[in-house]
Amino acid sequence: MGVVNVTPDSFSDGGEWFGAEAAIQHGLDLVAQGADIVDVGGESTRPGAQRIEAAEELRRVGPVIEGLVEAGVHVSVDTMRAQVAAFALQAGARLVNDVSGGLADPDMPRLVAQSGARYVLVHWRGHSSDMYARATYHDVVAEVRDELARRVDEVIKAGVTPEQIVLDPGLGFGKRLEHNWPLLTHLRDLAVLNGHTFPVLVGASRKRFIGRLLAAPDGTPRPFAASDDATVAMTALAAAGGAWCVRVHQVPANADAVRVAAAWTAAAGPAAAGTAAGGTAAGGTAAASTAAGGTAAARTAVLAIGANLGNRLATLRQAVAAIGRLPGTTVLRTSPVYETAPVGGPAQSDYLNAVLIAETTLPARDLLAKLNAIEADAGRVREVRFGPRTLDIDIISYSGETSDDPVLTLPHPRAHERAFVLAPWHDIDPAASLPAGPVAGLLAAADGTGVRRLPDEL
Ligand code: PMM
Repeated sequence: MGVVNVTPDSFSDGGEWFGAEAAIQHGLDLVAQGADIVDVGGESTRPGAQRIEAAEELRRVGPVIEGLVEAGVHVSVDTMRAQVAAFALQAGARLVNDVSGGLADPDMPRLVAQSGARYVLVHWRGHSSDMYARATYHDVVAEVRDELARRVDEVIKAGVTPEQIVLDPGLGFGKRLEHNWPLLTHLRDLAVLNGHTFPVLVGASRKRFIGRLLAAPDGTPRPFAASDDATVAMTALAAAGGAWCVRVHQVPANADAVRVAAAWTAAAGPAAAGTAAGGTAAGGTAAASTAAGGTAAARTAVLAIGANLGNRLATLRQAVAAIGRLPGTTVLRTSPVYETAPVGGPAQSDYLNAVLIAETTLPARDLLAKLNAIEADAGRVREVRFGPRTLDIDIISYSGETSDDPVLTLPHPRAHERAFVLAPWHDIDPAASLPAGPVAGLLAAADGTGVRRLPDEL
């Protein structure tokens, strides 16, 4: 996530992108450099900052959001105000990044619920004007986790679904320098709340605690713009430590760091996999936390999901949520969504396809039975082989095991030739392989006609 602060006074880059035209161009540059999301904000949250009027915030971000959406950018709006979020969502923004976690404006959670947009809930204890007054913790990780859990409960009560929620420990928000490090090293603990595993966003870029760490011998903190190399190091560590997304001011080296972390995590195996960042190898076993809090041998399952009837995207999202609710099962990573021409079977409309990687303590046959039940719940039509279907879930790989059992052949017997499986799988685990060869090579050889990646997220 690249940052565009349309402010004269943000602590790290205030004033640089204050004009709409410069801000839009900067957002486009960030995307060209590798950002998946551009976060547009109009109100500085630097320590001590005073609030601005809603009208002024809208005046700053409105044209920038419109310009970036028009250019096809996946836009996030960084705001604590429902009024500003409403404008941004109407204009086509797809994520609301609320650094107050829904506390600053009571209308925000309901608005986000109605929109269906992603909602970043940041840990926050009050406005920037006096945020250090509240920065007292006995156990910062436990307290941030508990306070986020309460926010999650509250926004769910307002109608937000768990699938919309992204958590953020709020580095620097009501935190003294020393509070940020334990939060960064416990991202996986922060991700699991109230029976769900949420994606975690980390905003460490150019924050004061980095400048202080890198202070000169006389104690002068390192200036913000000179702490970008350290931000890249944090990005690699956070991505390998389970972050789903990092919010950064300088994209190129951070985008590289995310890719390094993904390869690193993939090679380390599922025990090292995060909630969403970092790939996972298709094989191997790990000790994973179960919903009950104990540990059991977990296996990594690669699942392909597809739909070509009804509201296809909603069906796929429901399937991911249902898989995440299976006993002993955690969805580690979901791929981008692809629209794909049907392969074989009667004439029918295009599919939406995606792949997800899950850790599960369910034996393969039990997992299959439960996936069939999820298909049935979605009202799957099963009569016509290769015919249209509301929801199809295939086990592509189960812990690298092979089996020629006709009920559950492992790995999936046709996965190696299906671009609609290989492309999304490769996106989330570039190092994955099948007995037929590395997924990257199989994908290059497969017929990719009619396989188009969409901007939608699961
Ligand atoms: N930090 C800032 C602004 N917005 N949003 C999220 N989700 N997380 C953060 O840590 C965060 C944020 C302040 O930094 P800036 O003024 O440099 O943008």
